[in-house]
Amino acid sequence: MSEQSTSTAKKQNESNPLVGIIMGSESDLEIMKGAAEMLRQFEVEPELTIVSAHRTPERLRDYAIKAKARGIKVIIAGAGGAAHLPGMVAANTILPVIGVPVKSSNSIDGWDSMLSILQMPYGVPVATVALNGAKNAGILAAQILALHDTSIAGKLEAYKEYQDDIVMESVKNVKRLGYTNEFDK
Ligand code: RP5
Repeated sequence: MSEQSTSTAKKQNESNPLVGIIMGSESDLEIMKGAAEMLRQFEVEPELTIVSAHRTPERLRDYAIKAKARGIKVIIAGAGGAAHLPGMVAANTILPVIGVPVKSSNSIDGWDSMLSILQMPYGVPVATVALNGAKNAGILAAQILALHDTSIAGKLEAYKEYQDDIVMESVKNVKRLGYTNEFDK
């Protein structure tokens, strides 16, 4: 895609974002920006902001309740420690919510963030990715959008092929280092 058409797509996306990325604190941004970076690879420009479950509970409810009517299709929510943001957003919307457990400054070892997001009660699912797994959250959001968007689907296919190429290059590298491999003979 040319630079000009990329920027046109970006502008259209910006005024009508399909993915909302939210996080409990600006301190989560270093990890959570990975979701935005991945989505941009598929030419999906997300919106991104801070929504704290504990410090701004009314903003959380407002964001979750209005998201669908604003045209958002998927919400990616990241938080650390007592990470209630993804679950509480999921409680207030029927949109799919992808939760990103962040190993934050107030997290003991990451398991607190992980389990706070993972162990949702029956009836209110949150699709939880790995600890600090914001990049995978971005890919998963793109995959959900791709169900109804052939252009994003095509970019995901190309990304799969790219990953294949990278691994096959590594296969050649280890062979060059002198390791034998019966399988590829
Ligand atoms: C959580 O507390 C946030 O999502 C963040 O991961 C963590 C620490 O927040 P700060 O004290 O750095 O603002 O709610």
